[in-house]
Amino acid sequence: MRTLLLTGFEPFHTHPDNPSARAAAALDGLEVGGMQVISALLPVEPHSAGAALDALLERHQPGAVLLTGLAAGRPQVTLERVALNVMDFNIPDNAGNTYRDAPAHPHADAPPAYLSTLPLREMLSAWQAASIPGHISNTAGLYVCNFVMYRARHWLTQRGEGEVPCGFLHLPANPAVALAVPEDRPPLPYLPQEEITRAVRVAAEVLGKEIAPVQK
Ligand code: PCA
Repeated sequence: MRTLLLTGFEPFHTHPDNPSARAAAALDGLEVGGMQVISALLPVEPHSAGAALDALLERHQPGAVLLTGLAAGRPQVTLERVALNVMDFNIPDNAGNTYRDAPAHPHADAPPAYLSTLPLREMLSAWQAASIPGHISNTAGLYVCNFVMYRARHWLTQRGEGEVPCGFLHLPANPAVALAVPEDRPPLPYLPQEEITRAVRVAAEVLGKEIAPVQK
């Protein structure tokens, strides 16, 4: 059976929880859309996240890659269209570093950007059919989520696996994240964790259909 590599992130910044970690943990080991889900938790620091991701891709040779993270403030689940070869952090990462105008991959062979190879429109349609409002986002930010999407697409492309569906799904806050916002700060839109996990699962089911012919 083909494997789906599903990643979430550790908590970061002022957020005590990360809905992406919970969704990835909830789906770990399950068969979804005819694929075996292998979940992993990534650190919110580009060097260690990049090394962990490279090792996961090498070890599992996944048939599809679904990377997820929190986008606190977004009211809906969003599919990222593009990852840029730029790191420009507005908040420090979990190692305390703030990168400014830095390349994500500082090599001559690194293109300015990679597009998602996820079936974005099919995923949106599947969400719609499952009563989950969502949309396509044209920026993944310039923080660690953008970095890991760039890194995974670059790794696959460099190894001639550029056709492997791979991209990033940004998730809204869950109640734990929304409850942690201080009273003097604007409130965050949130979804119940179960609904966030359901959105990831529906997206994964679409990927199963996409790579099904390769399984036979
Ligand atoms: N969200 C951050 C990094 C980790 C996460 O869950 C981002 O959007 O870059």
